[in-house]
Amino acid sequence: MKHILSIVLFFFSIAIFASDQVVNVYNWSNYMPDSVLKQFEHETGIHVNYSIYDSNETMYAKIRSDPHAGYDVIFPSSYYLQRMIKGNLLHQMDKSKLTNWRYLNPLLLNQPFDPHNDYSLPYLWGTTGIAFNSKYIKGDSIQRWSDLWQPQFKNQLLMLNDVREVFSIALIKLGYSVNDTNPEHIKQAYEELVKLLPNIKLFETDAVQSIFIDEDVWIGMLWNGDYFLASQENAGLGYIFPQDGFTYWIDAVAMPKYAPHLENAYKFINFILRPDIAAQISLAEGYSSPIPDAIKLMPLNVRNNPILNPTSALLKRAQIQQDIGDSAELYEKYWEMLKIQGG
Ligand code: N2P
Repeated sequence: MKHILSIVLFFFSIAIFASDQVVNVYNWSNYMPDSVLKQFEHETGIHVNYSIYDSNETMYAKIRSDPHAGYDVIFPSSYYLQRMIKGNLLHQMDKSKLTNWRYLNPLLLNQPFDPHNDYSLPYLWGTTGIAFNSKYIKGDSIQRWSDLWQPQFKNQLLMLNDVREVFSIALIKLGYSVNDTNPEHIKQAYEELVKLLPNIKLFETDAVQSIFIDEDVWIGMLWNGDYFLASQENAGLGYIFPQDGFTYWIDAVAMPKYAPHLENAYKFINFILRPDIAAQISLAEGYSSPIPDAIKLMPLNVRNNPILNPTSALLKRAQIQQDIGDSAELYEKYWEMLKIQGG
């Protein structure tokens, strides 16, 4: 009997041990290749439970409604970080455990949204521009966001299903900041977007690559990484950094306050900071890496491609997305109204 009991206990402890060998990662869709997850599992024996979201709003709602939801590593955009830090939703990182921190580009650290990087570090960054299919659309007819309002684009546009991104283009058209918090300006931006509705074919963030590759849409707003990958499959595609300005953003790596597998989360974060892994991620997803040694590992033509690695001259026209505090609710109210009308 004693013998059987110790065998049962033995297997029980293996089961407990095994269940600890996991890390629960919650990331944007199309933002980390499977090969990286597999390699991490292979090298560490830690299983990755990987789930995805399509917007900051979805991720935020999930963590806020259940801070014990069990996620260990999340990827908020910089402008959501501030909100999550203020809301006491993030774990303060122990940098002594992040031995690969030294690989990060110092220019991307200590930003206003997390001044000492106590809660986050940069993961990838990128831009939002206009993608078009040169078979059907002349590139010189679209140099500015305001060009998208032309009647010739009736029922043609793909819009990102992302409130801040969509409002940005109307705010830029009006000459306002993409981080504007003036209720009157936000209302005016909403009214501009209502005028744009006849041109909007769909709102989408996940399946955008195949939509452009298959030519189901010929023109729309797109994140650079999705364009970078789609253009490898359809050589007719072009990308414009609008003359009237555009947004760029930094997405971060963070840990929720009650992350249950802290040690594994630190291992996972150290892993994605490794230059060889960061290079794999950047190449596979088409966004810029905050790790200079990773960029050095890329083929020269990719390294110098301004879509993937925009030059500082180009970024002079860009505005970084920032937290807008409680105004986010007003944006979301108008966003709902817009989506109802836009079907
Ligand atoms: C993931 C792209 C996320 C970028 N597909 C949003 N900042």
